[in-house]
Parts: sequence; structure tokens; C-alpha cells
Amino acid sequence: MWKKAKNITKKMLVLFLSIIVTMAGIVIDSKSVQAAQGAPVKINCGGAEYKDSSDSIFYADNYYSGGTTGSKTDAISGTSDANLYRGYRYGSNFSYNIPIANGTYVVNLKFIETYWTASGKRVFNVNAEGALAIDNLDIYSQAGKFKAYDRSFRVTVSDEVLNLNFLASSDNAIVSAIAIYADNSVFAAVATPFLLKGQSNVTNTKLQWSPVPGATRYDVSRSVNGGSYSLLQSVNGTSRDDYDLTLGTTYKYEVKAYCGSTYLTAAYSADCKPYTLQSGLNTYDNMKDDTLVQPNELKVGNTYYRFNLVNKISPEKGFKEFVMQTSTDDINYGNDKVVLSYSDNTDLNNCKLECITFVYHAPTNKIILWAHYENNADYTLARLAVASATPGENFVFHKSFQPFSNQSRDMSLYRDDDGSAYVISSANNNADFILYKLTANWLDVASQVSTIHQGQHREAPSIIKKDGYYYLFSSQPAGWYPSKAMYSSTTSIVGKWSDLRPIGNATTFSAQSGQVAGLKQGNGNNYAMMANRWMFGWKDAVDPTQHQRMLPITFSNGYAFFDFYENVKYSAANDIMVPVQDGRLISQGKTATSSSNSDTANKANDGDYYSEWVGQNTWPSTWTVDLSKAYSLTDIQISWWMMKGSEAYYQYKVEGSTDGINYNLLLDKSTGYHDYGFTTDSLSGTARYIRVTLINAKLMNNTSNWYTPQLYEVKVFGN
Ligand SMILES: [Ca+2]
Ligand SMILES: [Ca+2]
Ligand SMILES: [Ca+2]
Repeated sequence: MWKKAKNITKKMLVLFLSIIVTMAGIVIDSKSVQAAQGAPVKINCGGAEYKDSSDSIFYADNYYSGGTTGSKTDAISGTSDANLYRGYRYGSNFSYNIPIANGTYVVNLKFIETYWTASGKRVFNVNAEGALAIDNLDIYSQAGKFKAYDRSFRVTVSDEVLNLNFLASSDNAIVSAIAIYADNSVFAAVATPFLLKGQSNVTNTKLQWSPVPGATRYDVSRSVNGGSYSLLQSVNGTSRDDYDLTLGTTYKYEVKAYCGSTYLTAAYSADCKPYTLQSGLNTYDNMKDDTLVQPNELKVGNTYYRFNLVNKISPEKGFKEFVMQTSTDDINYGNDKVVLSYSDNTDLNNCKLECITFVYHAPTNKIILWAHYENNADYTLARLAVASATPGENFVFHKSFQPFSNQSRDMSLYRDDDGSAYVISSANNNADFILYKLTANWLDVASQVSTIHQGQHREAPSIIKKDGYYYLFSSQPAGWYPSKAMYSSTTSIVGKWSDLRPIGNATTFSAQSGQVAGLKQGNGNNYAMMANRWMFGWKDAVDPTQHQRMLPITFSNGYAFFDFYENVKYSAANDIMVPVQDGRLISQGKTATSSSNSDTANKANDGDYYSEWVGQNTWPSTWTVDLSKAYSLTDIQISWWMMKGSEAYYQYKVEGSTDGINYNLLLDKSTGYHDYGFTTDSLSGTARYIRVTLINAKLMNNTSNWYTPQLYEVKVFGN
């Protein structure tokens, strides 16, 4: 789908300007040291080089001794990288001897059963560094035939070669892929303090952690005031709330990942200290259209500047002019003046400008405009545009151009803390991002730094820096519909970026990844994703008024996390940001059942936005959770399965019961429009059992519903 037009509001302009900071680094490019530097070493056994769905490279089969390659063309379930599993190496006794820096690693092995349809037919051991790592593996008994099955273990290498030996006791050993992660790079955990609605003390934390490849459970432990860790809970998902903490106490969390009973690795949160909320904070309401209140960063001397885009009036199309307004208090703006007009330059006569960014360049005392430039009819030009002005005066339009002859569409500007600036934009028909360094005066591109996430078709890039890491957030090419946000990170802006990692749920909580706002703009600690809701472009949208959702981000060692809260209390001036949750999460890990495939129903309340219950293809279908006792209900959030390109919203109803037999209707969304990908609804009343009935999925491009009833996650809140 071709790129959509985006109207730049004043609010968005402010966000584009809320950019941060830097450092320079080194580039490592040897496979054997990559793992020690944090980049995993991955091998596609029995196959050629393969780029997976996270933009991560598996090298062509290498470092093996013995065995034979094979491949299948059958459908492989349980993975989005079926081709990685389809090709494999097998034999009664073969090995991989992989050069790697000394250190401790988490090794993830990927398997499929390619032939047998019964247990006990193929049984083998895997030894690592001469020690038993996987004992009597029987893939069929674990996963059946043609289903992706991963196992992970931990190993220490001290002779610069990782030796893996595959030894069969029945038929042949087999392996489809090997991924080796340095122990200190595979995992991160964060604890985000949050407020329970109606309380005045911030005495709760939301723990979130990145999934460890092959992990099947996580032990969450807590330390109080520096004491030893004690276990809170073993969980299957990737999050857990901790409530009712004590003011004046310091908490720290440990999350240990296991594959079955095998310990893999651990991650630790930063210290958390509950605190009393100060009064007078702003509230950003994620349930309606709202505006993030931040000081205008475009301040020169005692004057604040802002620039309002005016487009031509229909039937004419495209850019007309920018109107400058000034203020001395950042509240009252006036002195309207046209500072750039379509008639100023032939390039401006029939164009449109998007991703419009104004920045102040102090060394030359210029306000500089960068934008994505197109003609006023389509998206075929794919250029950048640049103009500049002495503050208060008219702009000079410098040029529209393709940087180093590359297409340049969705763009954003990133200012580093060494005075340099970069533009990142979509190139090659939106398949790649290209990062450009600007000249010292920021009026042109100086060099093409790197191509990022090549072939991954990301859009809406936004770069920020936090605690020594650069983070690049991006969206799927979305059309107008909600889509999956992902991010990557690096310690060097000119170096290689990490794999793409998911964040939030699979639909950015019914929005599109947008610009990341530094709350205090340049010298603060708090950041939030300002995710865009293009509801006016959604089929059947009846309330196209909410423009952005504010999703507070917590960072740790190159990893980033956000979640959805109904509102966020904040102060940009004081760099305070605290999310507010309406009630306690009372459904996670509780017994769940469903009208079909009940054995996987617990995937929809495991605290993981990517694991899912998949029912049989019958509508309606029900999913039910037993909360174990009656609660006073406040809210229900549902992360719905959605297919890109065939997006659907669901018709559903929610019922409650105290006995599991007689149900009362709590929420009726069986008719009318509802959100795509994620819904959040208030509940009232008391219930022990909550039943969600999936009535129908309404596809945006197809009148018939081919969806299978399935749910990523249901969160019931109450007290
Ligand atoms: Ca060795
Ligand atoms: Ca393979
Ligand atoms: Ca789940």
C-alpha cells in the first residue's frame, strides 16, 4: 500500500522537536566476536543465509562435521520463520564446532519432526562442551510432526570454540537452526511504577521483560532494601504486576528464565522506590482526544516561535504557506505572518510537505525546516525539502532533492548532543531506512551513514537516546489501520543496529507507532511513544476524534517496554510521568477455558501479548476465566488477533457470573463499530467468572469472515 498523507498538527510539530542526544562508537564485524559484543551468532542448519522476521541474519550452514542436509516443503506451524525450520542437518552422530569468544552463552536450538508420527522413534542427546545439554530429546512427543519446537540451554566456552554434538539413540539426530546469545545481551527486565486509580501514593510496579528464546517459564523474585531475593511467582508470560509496596522502601526485581527445569539467564530491574504523588500534575487521557502539554522548544531569546501549515483550498491541492506565530509566554500566540509561500519558489508551487520538522540551529542562528516533499497528487517524487530562516524573518527555500539519489519518504530528524544532526527516511519503495548525517549547518546531507532494517518495510522512524543507547522506533507500513510497533537499539549511531524487537501488543494498542516524545525535551528521563490513531481512515469508524495515545516507555540496556494505561499523569517542567491503572489485574494466570481448544485457553491470560489462544473456526466462540473469587470489576482490555491487510474489528460481548452457570451481560459490543486490534472497556458489577463471546470479526476489505476465533490477551481489572 502506498504511503498515506499525514496532516501535521501543532501537537505533532511539538513532538517532532522533542528530540535528544549522543556519542560515537565502534563497529565490530567478525562473527566470532559478535556474540561477545552482544550480537547473536546464528546458523541456518542445512540452508543458505536467511534473514528472519526480526531482521536477524542466520548464516548459511557452517562449522559442521558429519551429518547430511535435508529439507521439506510442508507447512510448519508455530513459527513465522517456517523456512528456517524446513531445512535441517541430520545424522546418527554429527557436530557443530563454532568459533566464538570465550564467555557464557544461551544456546537456542530449533527443531521439527520431519518424518515420524509416534513417540520413541527419533531420540537423541545434545552435548555442549562435552556435557549433556539436552537429554533424550523426542521431538514428536513434545510437539508432534511439522511443528516448530525450540530448546535452549546455557553453556560456558573457555577454548574459543563452542562444540555441539548431536548423538542419536534411535534413528537420527536432527537440527534446523542454532542461535547463540551472549548471556549479558539476551534479556532485560524493567519495573515501571504506576498509580492505581483513586490512590495518592505510587506503590505499584509493572514488571515487564523481554522473552528469552526457548524459555518456558520465568521466576520473578523481589529484593527489599538490598536484601536477598525471595520468589514472588513463577509465570509463563512476560509481565507481572506487584501491588501495595511500602513508602520509603527500595525494591529490586530479578527475573530468571528457564527452559523446562534448565536455568538459562537472569535479568534485573533498576531500583524502585514508591513515592507520594505530587499535586498539580497534568493528565493525558488515553480514552479521548488529548494534548501533551510541553514547553515550546523553538525559543530564541525571549521569543517562542511556531509555524502553522496552511494547505490550498479545494479544488486546489497541496502546500500553500507557513504562518509564523510568536509569543513571549508560550501561552498567547499572535503576530501572524506568512514566512514561506508556494509562490516563493517554483518547487513549492504544486507540492505537499509531510513529516514537517522545525529545529533551531544556534551556531548559525537559523530556524531550519526539513520535510518529506512530494508533488500535490501522489508519492512518486520521494524527496527531502529544506528551508531556513533567521528567527522572525521569511524562510529561504533551499531545495527539494533525493539524498544521494535515494528515494526518501517517511522521515524524521535526530539531533545528537555533539551538535550533529541526522535525517532517517524510508528508501527503496519503503523497503529500507537510510540514515544520513547532515552538514555542520544542518542545511544539506553530508554523508549516507547506513542502511537500516533492509527489506523489512518499516515506516515512521523515530530515534531517541537514553543511557548510552540509541533507540529506533518504527511502524509496519500501516495504511490507516493499527499495526505492530518495533524498535531496535545500538550504542553507536554509525554502527549496526540490533534485531527488530516487538514492543507493546501486536497493534500498538490500536494505533500506529509514531514519534517518541522526551517529556522534558532534551534533558529529562521520561519518554513516551505518541502513537497515532488514524481513525478517520478506518472502516466504520464512528468517533474519528482521538489522534494520539501516550504510551510511557521504560528502558533498560538496549531494551524498551511500554504498556497501555487509561491515562498518564505528568509534568513536563518537573520531568514526572506516572501511568494510572484502573483496578488491579485479577485475571492473569487464573484458570481459563474455552468452547474449543480449551487446553491453550491460558495463553490468553498469561501476561504475554504475543502468545495466543486459537479456537476452532466456529462463530460464536467463548473464552472464560475463573478469577478464583468474586471481584468488583473495573475494566477489561482485550488484545485481538488481527491480520495485516485484512484488518478486522470484533463484535463481542462480555458476561459475568458468580457460580459459573448463570451469566449476566456486562458489556455488549455485538453491534456497531469497535476498535481494531485492542479494546478497553469499563466494567461494573461483581463476578468470579468472566466470559468473552467472540461473535464475529468484521473485515475491512471483505464481507465474509475467514478469521479463526483467537485471542492474544484478555486483562480483567478489579478490586
Ligand atoms: Ca569447546
Ligand atoms: Ca534450517
Ligand atoms: Ca497471551
